[in-house]
Amino acid sequence: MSSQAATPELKAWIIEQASANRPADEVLAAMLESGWNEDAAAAILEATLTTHVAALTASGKLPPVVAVPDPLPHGTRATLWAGDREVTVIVSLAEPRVVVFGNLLSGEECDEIIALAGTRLARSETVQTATGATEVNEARTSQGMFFDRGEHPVCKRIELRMAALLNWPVENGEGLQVLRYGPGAEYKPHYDYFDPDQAGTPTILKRGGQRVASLVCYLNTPTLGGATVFPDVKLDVAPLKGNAVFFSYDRPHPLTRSLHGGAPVIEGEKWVATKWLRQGRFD
Ligand code: PD2
Ligand code: ZN
Repeated sequence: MSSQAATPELKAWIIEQASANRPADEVLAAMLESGWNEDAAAAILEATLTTHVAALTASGKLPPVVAVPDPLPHGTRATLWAGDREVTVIVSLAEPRVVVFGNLLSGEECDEIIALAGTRLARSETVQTATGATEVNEARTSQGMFFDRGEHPVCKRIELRMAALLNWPVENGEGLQVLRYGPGAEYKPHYDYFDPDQAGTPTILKRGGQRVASLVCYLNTPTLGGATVFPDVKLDVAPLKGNAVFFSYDRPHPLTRSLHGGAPVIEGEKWVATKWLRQGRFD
């Protein structure tokens, strides 16, 4: 790699590195090593990658960007009115889009969902995108269940609150999924969207289209462990009863950096309720 000139060779090298999944901070470090000024290197890196991604999208090699819910379209603020309750904004991250909320659910609501879900828990299944069927997944050692949308008054109230908070129609939401993790249980890093390359995905997408965002609500506070982690940006969200973490993904692709997982619970147990938002009506 030559230094200090944004030559076609340099741009080609940057694209080669990105195509080999080399992290951008490593590529930047290599440029600094060879004598680049940091601001200039960051600018050429960003411009080259943005242009490259736009070209791949235009040629159909990357899925197009779609609209996603955004709870803070006009800038970060400390509180949001969610229809029947004031919710606090604890953290807002642009890339990946992540917002941590406080006070989304009351303690009583958390307890009620746990009690209603408790009798219906089974070893968690995930949708098997190869066939569209569900299967027990070794990457997820929690137990889980799904409520139908609006199945109980507490589900309905929470779903309306989430729709108000995220400005996304309640009809575009899947029913709440409740997971219980015992000590040692975890959910290995994954993406919540359906993989476009899997054979079962077109069938899954007939009902509501792609998932475009997730809202993971903490129903209790584990004694130790159980963070929701975003490995691409080394972000850990500590689970706290009544809080929630929102994240969106505007195309079904790792470029969204929405890779996330549930770190092992070390002590105590962890309960979450996840709401997935679809592009269209999920009827
Ligand atoms: O429980 C979590 O923190 C977690 C982590 C990753 C939940 C989900 N994914 C999910 O419900 O998709
Ligand atoms: Zn997930």
